[in-house]
Amino acid sequence: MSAGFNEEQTEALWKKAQQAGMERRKFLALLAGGGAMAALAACAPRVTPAPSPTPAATPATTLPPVRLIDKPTPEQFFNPIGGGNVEMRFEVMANRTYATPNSFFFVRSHTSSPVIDVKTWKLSIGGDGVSKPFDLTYDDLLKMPAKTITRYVECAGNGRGFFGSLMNKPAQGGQWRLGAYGIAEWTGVQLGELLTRAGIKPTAVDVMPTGLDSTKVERPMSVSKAMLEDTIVAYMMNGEILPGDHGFPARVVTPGWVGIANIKWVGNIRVSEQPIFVEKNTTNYVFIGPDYSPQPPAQGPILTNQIMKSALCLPWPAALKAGTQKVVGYAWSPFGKIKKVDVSLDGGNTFQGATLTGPNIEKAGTRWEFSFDAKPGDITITPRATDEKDNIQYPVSEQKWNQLGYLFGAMAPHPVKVTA
Ligand SMILES: Nc1nc2c(c(=O)[nH]1)N[C@H]1C(S)=C(S)[C@@H](COP(=O)(O)O)O[C@H]1N2
Ligand SMILES: [Mo]
Repeated sequence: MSAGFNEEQTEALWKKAQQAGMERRKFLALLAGGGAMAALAACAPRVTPAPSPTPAATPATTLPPVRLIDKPTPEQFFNPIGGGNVEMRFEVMANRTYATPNSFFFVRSHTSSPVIDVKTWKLSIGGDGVSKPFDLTYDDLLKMPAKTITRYVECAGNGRGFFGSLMNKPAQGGQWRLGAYGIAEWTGVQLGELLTRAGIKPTAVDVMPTGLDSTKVERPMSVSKAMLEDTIVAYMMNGEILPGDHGFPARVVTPGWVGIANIKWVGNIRVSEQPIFVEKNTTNYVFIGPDYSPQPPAQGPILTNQIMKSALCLPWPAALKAGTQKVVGYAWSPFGKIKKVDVSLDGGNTFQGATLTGPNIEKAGTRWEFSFDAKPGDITITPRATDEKDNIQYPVSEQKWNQLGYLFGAMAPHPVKVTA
């Protein structure tokens, strides 16, 4: 963008400028006129710092690190993936509640978390697919009948790292292991209710929420998905006001669908009588590769549902002591509840049943536990989930590859060093 800053840096700098009380116009003027350093200097705290006993460490030309995520993301809890992306370390869930605490929930943002003022925020619902377009304030939203659901949100790229590490065919994009998944209790308003109020026409086919982040992230869904009871515009997450990184003041939750469909910081919802094609359902979030063919205007089949997975709440790689061990994990499916989880200690040749524990909620997942006698050496623990529709996780040899590394659903052997 301007003054040698890319878009993410400009956005982060603008946040700083806002916190220092600067107006957008002044910020842009400074950036255009004096460049990055001038804008930065103007954002600096107004207080004169006490003279430092050590010589200034930072040369004047170094830009400070830009923070794209608001909440603390210490590496004890999160694995940084680059940009505004951090995955939850699954081991932090070993001894905790069923749902993922907001503070541990993965963050995947294409740019950074925008600062939104609810006093001026509104949600506009329009497009040729509705007869009564209207705007809704934050107050209006909170006054509508509320709906609470427990569901997971997972990135389409969750597991992408395994295309490289298990198949030797790396895929482009953030190299997530399994932590781009989290369960939350979401409270909001049914999207279908908003669409009904807007007079959705029988001829409407697509619904597209748009985010208020700097690049206006947007991704359409079918009317049938939008009208499902558990497709909501959420303003609370696990009993708290929706956190900034997760879409404050409101985000769409599309249970079981690819993470990208769960638009954060939603500002606009367009209902269309024609199929909507945008970047995120034509050039990405589509399957591109030798097993897929283009579906113009999309470069390949368009992703809708996520894929079933299972994971262990252990560090990657893990270390365990020899002897009786109990390990815990999660399993989740976009198609319903989990029916069973089996575990292999020999790379997928033989399996033993694990025990499902606690809640088992459709499109959220379940916890499970498994006890075994750990023998010293380098071993793998491989969970395999089966859902109530009898979908079952398959071996890595059956995983189709795609260039952008979406929907890795094969069983992933978890490496463990067992010491005597
Ligand atoms: N406006 C907006 N919505 C967005 C995104 C984004 O960058 N901007 N990222 C999407 C992607 S790719 C995912 S996986 C989920 C991640 O949600 P989370 O950050 O709350 O975990 O949000 C989706 N919604
Ligand atoms: Mo995502």
